[in-house]
Amino acid sequence: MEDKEYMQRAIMLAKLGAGFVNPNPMVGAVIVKNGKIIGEGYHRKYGDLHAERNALRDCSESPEGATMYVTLEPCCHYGKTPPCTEAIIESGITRVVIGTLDVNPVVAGKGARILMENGIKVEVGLLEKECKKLNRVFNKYMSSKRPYVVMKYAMTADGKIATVTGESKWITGDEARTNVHRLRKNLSGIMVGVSTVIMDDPGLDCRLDEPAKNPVRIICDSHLRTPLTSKVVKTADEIETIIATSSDDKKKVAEFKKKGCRVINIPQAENGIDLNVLMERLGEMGIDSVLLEGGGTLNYSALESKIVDEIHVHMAPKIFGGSSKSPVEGLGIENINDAIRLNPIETVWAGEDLIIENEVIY
Ligand code: AOF
Ligand code: ZN
Repeated sequence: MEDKEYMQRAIMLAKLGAGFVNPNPMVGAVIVKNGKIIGEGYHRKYGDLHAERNALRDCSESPEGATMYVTLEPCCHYGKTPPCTEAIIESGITRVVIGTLDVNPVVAGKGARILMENGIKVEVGLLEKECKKLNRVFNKYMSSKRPYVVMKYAMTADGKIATVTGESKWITGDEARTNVHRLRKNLSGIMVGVSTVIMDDPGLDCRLDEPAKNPVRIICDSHLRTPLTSKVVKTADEIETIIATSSDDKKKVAEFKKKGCRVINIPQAENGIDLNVLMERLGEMGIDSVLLEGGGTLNYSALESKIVDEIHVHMAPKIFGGSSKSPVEGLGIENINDAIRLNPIETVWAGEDLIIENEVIY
């Protein structure tokens, strides 16, 4: 096997930690000696051992003289675990191939330097693009302390998210909807507007045939219109639920709190609550990523506020016609030159539906 293939395997291992490591990075490591993998590991769960130490523990023979392939620069600080650089140096590994440097300021290049200073051959940048993509949530959160926001919507081939009577269940098929549940597992929060709660009464939980956690639910609700009888409120004791509001109606706030919701006060902006302030607050709470499953109005405000990092368009091979709702409402633009630009990063077929994942270019 070649260097690249070992790194690819490390990336594959890293992804097994998706949805369990936030707000820490997904990291994978493979140890190779005499052309044979002798140990491998990944970061399994927030606060647990780092990938490098797991790979060293997994070694079937002495790692002396071996090469470690690791998707992220090994850490050199005492955090929840001691520095991985120490473990690597002690192990007798003589070459470390790193996918990408760590943006965490306590590591940022120092990890690689320490290894080199200890006589280890260090190479940085193998499959760097893929390794950076793997940790786009961690990179944004670490550098801005604001959550990475993924907007997702399901629409027909003529760009509609409901029929003229408002029916929307279901536009896409089972496979595309499983993809959404995987996103709910991998991201820390899920956000909708109050209109969606009133109209669809969604559960916003994660339903998968595999171990998964539910995302924290965030309802943008300027005037506290969320029904106390809605699913999200009724299950707020089991799944963390945040209502972000500009209302200071103490009686209503107390009612939501009694049901187990957390109510946070966010100043009013032009169209609803100030989403930039909300993102700051969520970041302070340790929420590193948010899936925005809003309706057209919230989606428009989110784009206007420039909080969206990625857009997943789920397109079903169906046509509704008429003047029904579209994924992004608001005022719209007049000139084509003013369009919000996207950079497609991945396209996936989910049954007969097409999923296009795009980065938003600001
Ligand atoms: C991880 N897992 O496999 C690697 C990490 O809080 P700590 O002690 O777990 O340290 C977290 C930092 O360690 C993280 O921000 C990143 O810079 C570095 N590497 N973290 O959680 C891993 N290799
Ligand atoms: Zn480490």
